[in-house]
Amino acid sequence: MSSPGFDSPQHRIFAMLDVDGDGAITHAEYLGRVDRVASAMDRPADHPVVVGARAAHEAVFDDMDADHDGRVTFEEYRTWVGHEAFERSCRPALGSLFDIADTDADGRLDRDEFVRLRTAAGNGGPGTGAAFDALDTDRDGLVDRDTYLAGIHDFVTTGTSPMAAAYGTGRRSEAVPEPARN
Ligand SMILES: [Ca+2]
Ligand SMILES: [Ca+2]
Ligand SMILES: [Ca+2]
Repeated sequence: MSSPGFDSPQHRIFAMLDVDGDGAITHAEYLGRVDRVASAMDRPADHPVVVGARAAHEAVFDDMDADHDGRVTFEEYRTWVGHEAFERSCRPALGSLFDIADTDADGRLDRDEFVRLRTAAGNGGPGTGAAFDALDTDRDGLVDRDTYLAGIHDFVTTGTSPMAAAYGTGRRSEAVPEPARN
């Protein structure tokens, strides 16, 4: 993609996190990801992996919300996002969602778990199967945790990764979740 316009990864990710499309990610919207993933994977709210995920997401939200008003605007998000923020707080949070989905705790997701995770986290859609195939480089039907997180890292920081390729970078694709009704 040639310009950091509306189609940038930052805009796409922000739009996905701003569930109701009002221009800010609220605390409830952000923490709601944990609840949706836990529910999709039939994990009880008091399961240690869910409790850990909530704590990790609290930390990310606190980190993103520079003025601590409980709302993360696009400016706050854009200023915050990047490699350092990813390593500092996104990696633990995204890893915690992976762990919720990794029901046998072997550090790998099968296709069904991957699709359920991505869909519940707001990243589902027609490109999800292709994203799985792109990350399952050895074709054993499993995607491991490090590969998954590296794929998201590359998409967040550069806009290109096997996952981004599968989703079709450079323009809004059908893989972008429908914006909330408004
Ligand atoms: Ca919102
Ligand atoms: Ca704020
Ligand atoms: Ca597993």
